[in-house]
Amino acid sequence: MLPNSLSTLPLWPHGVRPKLYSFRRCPYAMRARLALWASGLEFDKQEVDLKQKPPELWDANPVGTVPVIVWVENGSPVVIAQSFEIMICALRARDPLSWLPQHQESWTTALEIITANDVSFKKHLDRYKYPNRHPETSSLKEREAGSVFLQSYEKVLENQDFLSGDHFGMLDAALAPFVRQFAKTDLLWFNSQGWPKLICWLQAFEKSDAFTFIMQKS
Ligand SMILES: N[C@@H](CCC(=O)N[C@@H](CS)C(=O)NCC(=O)O)C(=O)O
Repeated sequence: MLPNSLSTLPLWPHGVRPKLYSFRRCPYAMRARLALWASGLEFDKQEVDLKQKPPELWDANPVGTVPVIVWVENGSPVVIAQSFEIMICALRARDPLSWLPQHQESWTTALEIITANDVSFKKHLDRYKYPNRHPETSSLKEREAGSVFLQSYEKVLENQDFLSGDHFGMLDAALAPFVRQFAKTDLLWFNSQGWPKLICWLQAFEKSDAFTFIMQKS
């Protein structure tokens, strides 16, 4: 059922607790923690100060981004340094809430939407949210470009309760932290855009056990 491109990911280990390097407010780390929560698998979490990353994080992921999950297998470290791949590794091992897509078609759609989120929507989000860091563009132009994505989610949610279908799933978890950041940049504006379904979806996410759990300060 897993697409070929993902079937080569490392399998969740037996008998060792992987360590997740995370940053509470990072949307990529949030999606990884959501999937780990849904899987119910055991792991240790280390909150990282992004301004002072621990040497073990640099060793595991020379790019220096979080989230990263690491464990040792046959004496060698196994590292997954992409948030979506951490989601898949966890849910492939254990998926009691049926978060993974059940059909080939839903896999294809989910992968397309998540790629578009990570490649394009995130770029517009950053440029909208941090205009000072991006003098080359205008915040409003970037907000407009990001809105096209949100409008398309609204359209999907007119026909089903969740982006994944009839229940919250992998696609919802992969996108919700990013949509939340976009919404919170100017909540008044977001709430006045005529996206009633998306607003409900986001509010339900923020009230969910999953979100409450992953945002605990520890
Ligand atoms: N493609 C990576 C991106 C992760 C990423 O960019 N994380 C940010 C935090 S939200 C980061 O670690 N940036 C490095 C830094 O701020 O030093 C993934 O999906 O995990």
